[in-house]
Amino acid sequence: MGKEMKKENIENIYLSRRKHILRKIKNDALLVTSGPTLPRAPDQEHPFIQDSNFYYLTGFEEPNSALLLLGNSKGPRSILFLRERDAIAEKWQGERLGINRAKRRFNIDEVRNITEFEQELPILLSSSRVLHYAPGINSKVDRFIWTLFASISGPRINFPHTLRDARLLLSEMRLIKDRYEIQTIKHAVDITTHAFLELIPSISKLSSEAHAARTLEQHFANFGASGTAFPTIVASGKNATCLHHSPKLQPLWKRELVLVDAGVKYRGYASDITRTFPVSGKFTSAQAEVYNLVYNALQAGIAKAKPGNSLDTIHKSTVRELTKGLISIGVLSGDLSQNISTEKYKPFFMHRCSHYLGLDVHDIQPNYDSMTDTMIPPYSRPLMPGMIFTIEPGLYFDPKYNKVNNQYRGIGVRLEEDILITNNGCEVLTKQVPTKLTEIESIMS
Ligand SMILES: [Mn+2]
Repeated sequence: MGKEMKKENIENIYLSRRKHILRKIKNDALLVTSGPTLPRAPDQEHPFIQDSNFYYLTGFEEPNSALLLLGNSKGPRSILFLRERDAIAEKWQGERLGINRAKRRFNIDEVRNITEFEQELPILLSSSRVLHYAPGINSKVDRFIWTLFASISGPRINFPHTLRDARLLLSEMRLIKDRYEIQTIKHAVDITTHAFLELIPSISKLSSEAHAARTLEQHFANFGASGTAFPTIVASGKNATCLHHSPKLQPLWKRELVLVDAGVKYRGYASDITRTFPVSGKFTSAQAEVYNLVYNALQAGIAKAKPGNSLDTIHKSTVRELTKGLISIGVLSGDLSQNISTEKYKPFFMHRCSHYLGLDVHDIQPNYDSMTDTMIPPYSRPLMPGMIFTIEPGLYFDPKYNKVNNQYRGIGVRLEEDILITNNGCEVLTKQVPTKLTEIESIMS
């Protein structure tokens, strides 16, 4: 892990992102808001999760805030709305940054109280014709924006007449990770790696899936994570044939495999690792057969991870390897390409093998290319240096699927690596946690 970046330098990164947006929107305006606070029970809220686009442009973690960028303004071009300090509220909910400190921290033209937002927004937007905004994230702001648009004769005279989804611009930017993001994701991966290396050899001492999940999360905390990037998956035996099984008090049986799919959040960024290993430390021969097919598919996918290829190229090569494997163990029969074109592998491998990784574990999918102003499917976009994504092939044999030889039924295996595209190929960020069968057995002995 390299040395930490200075706070001022990080603020400059956010500033340059806002400048980039201001250049892109020309005479338009862009509004991003914090994520919503969601009620859970009387007097209780779900833990607050910041909206990733807002965080990407500000690095600010508080709820009830909004960033407005005005491309054609003669006055302030960037305005941050946030909660002013309030001694009583802070006693209950924690410290707020407040307007004065925000002015010193952010390189922002103007900082205002969020209580002025609804009154000020129509005035600030009165000379913009297009508003870039991402609906569906904060329903309170959505309703407000819709009411400004909704008058009998259409949009208000002094309000933008066109809404454009802000994610078209932001997904494009977030796709290529800068040095700071790569460094931060690598740190998130390092934490996860260390935690997996602690968990795997000790698995037989743990009493249940839930115990293993909470133990892994304890390791995450010990190594400095701020939380998990998604609910930890620990699936014992046949539970691993369900893709997103949530850990129960199900015991970890000695003769079974256990699948662990988990990741942390560190400074906003996610990691995502999956490993499958035998509770006893030794694979049975049927488990080893299935495991090696998935391992081979993972290697085939990694071999295709380089600039110019796409996530589709990678997916296809894992599908080919898995289908070849399914034929070799007698689960499928006949011609390889026929099996692939008729998707005979689908009952055993039903998901895509990649997703982008970043602020969100399933990071925003770019489907708009601003260079050519065209829409392209996210999986066929050519890979470029700085892209980070997962490769995660799997095989899942439903215990009730009676067309499959009995010895394979109830086995589920998935392996997942985090991949950074480099100039000549890729870097497997998660490679410190072994995937090779013999290496797994050796760290467990
Ligand atoms: Mn994943």
